[in-house]
Amino acid sequence: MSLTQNPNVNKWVDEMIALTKPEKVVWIDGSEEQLAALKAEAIATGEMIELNQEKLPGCLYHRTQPNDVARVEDRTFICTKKKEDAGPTNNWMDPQEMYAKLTPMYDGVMKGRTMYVIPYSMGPIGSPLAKVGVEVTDSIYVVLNMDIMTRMGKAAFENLGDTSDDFVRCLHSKADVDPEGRYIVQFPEDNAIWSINSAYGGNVLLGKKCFALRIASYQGKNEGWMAEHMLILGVKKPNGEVKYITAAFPSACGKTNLAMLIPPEGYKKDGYEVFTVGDDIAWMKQGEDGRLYAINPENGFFGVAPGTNAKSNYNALASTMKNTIFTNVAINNDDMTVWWEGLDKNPPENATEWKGAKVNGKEFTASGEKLAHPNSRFTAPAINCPCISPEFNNPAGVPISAIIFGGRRASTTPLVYQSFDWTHGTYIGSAVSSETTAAATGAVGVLRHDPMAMKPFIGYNVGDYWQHWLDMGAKLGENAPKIFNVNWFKKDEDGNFLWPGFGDNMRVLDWIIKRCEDEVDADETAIGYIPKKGDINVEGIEDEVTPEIMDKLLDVDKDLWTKEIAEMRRYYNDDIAANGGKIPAELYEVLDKIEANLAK
Ligand code: OXD
Ligand code: MN
Repeated sequence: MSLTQNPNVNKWVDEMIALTKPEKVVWIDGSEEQLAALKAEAIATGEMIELNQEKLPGCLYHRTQPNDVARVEDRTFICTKKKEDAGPTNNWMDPQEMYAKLTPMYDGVMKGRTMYVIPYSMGPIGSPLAKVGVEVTDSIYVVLNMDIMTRMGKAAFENLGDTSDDFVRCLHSKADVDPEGRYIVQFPEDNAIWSINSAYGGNVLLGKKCFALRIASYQGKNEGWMAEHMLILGVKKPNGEVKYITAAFPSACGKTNLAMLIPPEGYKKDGYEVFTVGDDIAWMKQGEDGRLYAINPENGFFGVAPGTNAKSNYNALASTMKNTIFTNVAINNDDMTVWWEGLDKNPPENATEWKGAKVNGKEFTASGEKLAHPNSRFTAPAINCPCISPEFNNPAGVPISAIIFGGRRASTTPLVYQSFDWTHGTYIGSAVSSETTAAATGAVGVLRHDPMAMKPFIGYNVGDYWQHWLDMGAKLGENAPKIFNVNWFKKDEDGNFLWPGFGDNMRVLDWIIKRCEDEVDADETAIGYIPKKGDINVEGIEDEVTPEIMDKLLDVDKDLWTKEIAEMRRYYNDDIAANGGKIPAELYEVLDKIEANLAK
């Protein structure tokens, strides 16, 4: 029975029922009893495996098909009436053509299955920044994950009310999980998302990438706010004041690690603390006081498991100790716990690897095989996180002082630099590039442009998106956050990382906050402001980060930067402008200015 009087929702759900023809329809109210029954059913059918309930209470395991382990960017579409509105960074098809193509695929696809109707809120219920979605799906895995990742259930309809039409219509069917028929399609002009033939999180938890980034970025442009692929963290200073920072990095570049950073001993002793507001997505809007406020629209973490351990990210690991769903990691059959590469140095001997084969984990990994898929994930409730911010559920969000961009760059990009102003910061965002990771299908380790770390997620024309950034800056004026770029991944000639990273990234955040408060000066270089010698605190890591190494970390190599700028000009011209991206003139002016600076 429907959980809402809203005729727009009921009409749409009826249409979806008529299309997919499920045997049964279950509205998800979010109650404990309903979720417990769904878990029991998923365990009984083998869709989920129950893990050790003493060591990992409430935790479940799920395995996806080997051909369905990551987002599929080549099968992801933005369908707008005009092709130019999707722009050069998206696959496009005319909406009518796409509906005509997909409708027969969905016709009767849920025959003999149950359709779950999931109401959910992205953002705290009652927040003026929150938005409602309704996802229909034939997957219990999706229901259980959406429960962790969103505010799911009847309460979401309270935000929508009885008459509003402003909800995102999300249709998902796993169908036959056929990679040839896999489509992840956004219809921004219809507030709709259609996903078929996948059961992998990023393709099917439609509140996340599809809604909170692709659809929301489009809504944000039209409604004057921003949806960004950014973590949100708070740094509490010894005087008790908390400064909030957002940061955008391409997928699997350590956003979750930075969001949950534990400060080095010296900082802890001085009274610094770091709080996590979000690890992946920020929705930001100007507040009444003129500043930019951010909420995390999500309610959980969909984190990459490999590499997560007590040292690299204690807080993420702690977040996974209860009520978590693990996908495509390895199982230790001796005690039904989980394992992944980088958790510790002891792969279980009696293991089940991510594809389901029973193996001797020690021999298996010794032969170079991976027990866990490199993009295996945990879906963990945010409230589990030991450093979750007290402001996590604040409907007003948190005021942002600084915005950081970054990527994996072995050379060229210094450890940290600050933009000259918001326009230059927008340019820096447009210039984010990174070596590819396992979060999307395709080759790993290739340098690709990923503007604002949003390339796979901008729901409209990238040129208009950059213009929207400039418009937001103009609106924010003096209140605009300062913009920085960081690179934790710079290497020496022998391929060794120069910077220890992880908790020591606090040292860079410290400098960033000091810059926001005008507490430190900086050196002006051709590309932006760089820390003055000695201004990055290396107390406790002096042996590792010697003054020579710090010089290398902060070096701005003229030749490399001249090449970088030439590549950016090529990227703007050939990849973007030549393919229908309208690049704002201000961004070309930045390019000209930096080029002139370098020639000096
Ligand atoms: C993610 C991603 O899952 O960016 O967050 O791929
Ligand atoms: Mn992400």
